[in-house]
Parts: sequence; C-alpha cells; structure tokens
Amino acid sequence: MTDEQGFRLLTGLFGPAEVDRLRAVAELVHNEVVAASESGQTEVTIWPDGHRLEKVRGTTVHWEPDAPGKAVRSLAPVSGLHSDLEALWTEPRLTAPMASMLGVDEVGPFVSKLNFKRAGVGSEFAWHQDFPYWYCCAGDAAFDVATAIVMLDDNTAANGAMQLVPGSHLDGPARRDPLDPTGLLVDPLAVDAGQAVTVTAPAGSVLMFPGLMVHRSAPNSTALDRRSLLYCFQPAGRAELSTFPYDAERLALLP
Ligand SMILES: O=C(O)CCC(=O)C(=O)O
Repeated sequence: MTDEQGFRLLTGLFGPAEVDRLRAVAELVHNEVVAASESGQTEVTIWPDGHRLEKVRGTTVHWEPDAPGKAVRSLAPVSGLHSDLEALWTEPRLTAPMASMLGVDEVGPFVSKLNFKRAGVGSEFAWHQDFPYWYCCAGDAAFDVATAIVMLDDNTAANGAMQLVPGSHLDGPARRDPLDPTGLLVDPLAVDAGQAVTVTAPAGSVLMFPGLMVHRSAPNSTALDRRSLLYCFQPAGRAELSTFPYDAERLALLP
C-alpha cells in the first residue's frame, strides 16, 4: 500500500487453525444471539431504509432486509460476547499495523462487528464511508478510526469481496446520496467506480482502511457463506462507540 491508496491487505495473517476457531466462535455467538432474540426480550428499531435492528444481549442484530426467512446481516458490538473475540483487540498482528495506519503509538477499541453475508441471501453494502455514522455518535473523534477486516472465508468477486476506491479517503467526507433515507450513503454519482479495486483474498487475510475510504460490497451469489470480523480501532484511551447516542442532526454538518 502507498499512503495515497490508503488501504493495506495482509494476506494470510491468520493461519487455517486460527480461522477455523474464529469461524466456530462466530457461529456459536450467532446461535446464542438468535436464540435470545427468539425469547422476545429485545428492543426493535426500524431504520429509515426499512432495515430491522434488534438489541439483544448487549449487541444489535441487523437482520437481512430481503431474506426469505430470518438471516443475520451483522452483529455489533460483538467482541464482548466471547473471550476469543475480545482477545483480538490486543492481538499484535492487528494492533501494530493499525497503530501505524492511525499514526499513533497505541490503539484501543472503537467498535467490533461480525458480518455474515450468508450464501445466497447476504445482501449488498452500497457505496459508503463508515465515517458519517461514527460522526453522528462520536463527532470529530470519528476522523481517527480505521477498520481491520478479518476474513473468515475466502473473499471472491462472486461472494461479495470488498470494493474500495483507492485514495478516496484523502478527499474527506464525500457527498451523500440525497435519495438515501438514512442520509449515510455516498451519492453513487460522486463515486469514481471505474477506479475501484475488488479485494479478493483467502480466509485469514486482513484488510485495513480508514473510516473515510469509500467502499461497497456486492451480494453473495454463491452457495457458501462469506463471514468477516470487523475491528474498528482508534487512538488508545478514547471512549467506545457504544457510549455515544446517535445524533442524526449532525449529518447536516456534512456534505
Ligand atoms: O462485509 C462487507 O461486505 C461490507 C462491510 C461494510 O462495509 C460495513 O460493515 O460497513
């Protein structure tokens, strides 16, 4: 990676046995959360785009909007649900390159997420920057957050590998889509999609990029799941995302 491109791919950072273990932990956590959601002790929010979010056991389940049955799109925050997930916050193979990306000596947690992108039902993530949502919660601290995606399955174009626009982070907050009811997505007309790269890599690889990177991913049209753990790091000592309320009025301060 060059500084201009802004992202880093560490191929095969985690070995096959580690990935097997993380996959098993991901499914265990998934099954526990889904079982708890079926107990009815939850708080449901319908997001302006119609997506259903359900708070359960200290995490928020984001359900797939168009799956024929119930399918989990993501869980966040997730690291508190298993000690193996908590341990990744201090894993030197993640923290050292993230500290270097953020230009600090030490990093700490901002938020963790588990994306499932299940076979056949895992849906698109439209062009966006992670920044606007974080800004509505944490304000200017959101400028200093970057994500490490730990790939739990091989990432291919067909199963919805990440697509990034190299260098887009250097342009700051992008113009948002006036047609998007959430107000969070990037205006597709403002995306230089011809410059996008599709990051294909084997399971165990890690993709790192800052919160201002414009990115998307396609639906999973294959017969196999494409699961990922997302660890969003910030300079050590700062408050985590979950400690802030979401203030949509801050979107008016962004392009
Ligand atoms: O997992 C993916 O394909 C997309 C991840 C992403 O962009 C997000 O969770 O904001």
